[in-house]
Amino acid sequence: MSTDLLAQPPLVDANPAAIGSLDELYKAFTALNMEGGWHRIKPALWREPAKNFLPFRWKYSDVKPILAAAGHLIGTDKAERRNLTMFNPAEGNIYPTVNTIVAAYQMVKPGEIARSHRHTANALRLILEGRGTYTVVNGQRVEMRPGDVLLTPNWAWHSHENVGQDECYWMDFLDVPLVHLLEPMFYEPHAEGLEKDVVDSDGGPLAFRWEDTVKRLEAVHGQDFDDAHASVQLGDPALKTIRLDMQRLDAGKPTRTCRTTANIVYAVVRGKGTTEVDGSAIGWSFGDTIAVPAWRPYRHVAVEDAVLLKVSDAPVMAAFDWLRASAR
Ligand code: GTQ
Ligand code: FE2
Repeated sequence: MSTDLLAQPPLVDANPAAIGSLDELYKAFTALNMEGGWHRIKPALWREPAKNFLPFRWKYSDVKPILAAAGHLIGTDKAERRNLTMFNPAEGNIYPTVNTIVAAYQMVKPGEIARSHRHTANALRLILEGRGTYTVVNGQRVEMRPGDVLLTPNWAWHSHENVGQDECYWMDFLDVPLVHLLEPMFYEPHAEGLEKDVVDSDGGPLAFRWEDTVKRLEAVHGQDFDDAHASVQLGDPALKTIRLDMQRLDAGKPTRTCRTTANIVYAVVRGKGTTEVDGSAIGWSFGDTIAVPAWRPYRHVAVEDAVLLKVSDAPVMAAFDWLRASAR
């Protein structure tokens, strides 16, 4: 016998359990794991982004000696990665740098290999110091040189090997906090530890070389950009969830104050300066990391000509029509 789907379903009995007061009402729905929209402690909707994450800075000069010490105390045989993640000082937070992005410093010593693995989180690296280190992404062996930005998209195998004389220091940026929020986390260590068939490669579309970035920045210098004096995008976007811009700041000339719903992490590639974020002045120099969370008004003032890498979740915001910006 088949049900007539066009017929009305039977009425559900609304004869009230004995609920005669607001107190009883609250008890009744709380017992069902429900909350009244008019009754919640914290509203579900508010006028504009809540600014839960805080502006903050990590100084490379503080980090490098600690990462160097880690190099003596923990090998890549023990640590899957020798990295130090930067957690935002927001109340109770122990992982993200800004809401959707985690940034980290990583170091690989001469002779070491950080073994191959893959994960659904998207990643990218900005190389700070050291020659002779290669990252192997899906069988392509790509040299990591200072100033380069190298992508490791969703589910790409990747390992890092240092065959040179220098300790190699770089910064990682991943969308892991976004993956945590949405739950599609998968992670797999390579069964053999390393990929088998590896070929040397210039990195193709996964590599943005410093020399190219410099040339591109020279070509647009003097044009008007939101938060820089010259800006070029790396990729379009670089990763599905992450947009990258290399930005040039001229000494002594503040950028326009602006704010955006995108969450931003800046990395200092060259120069020195200050970023004023929502009332706090954050000084920076080579290798530093600056968290500029959503909707915080900010501007940069370089004290010497500078280049910043801007890492943001703008593609995520744009995908859902949540990308907004304003001068402020
Ligand atoms: O180099 O593969 O900082 O998987 C965090 C997670 C680096 C990496 C990080 C990672 C990596
Ligand atoms: Fe990884």
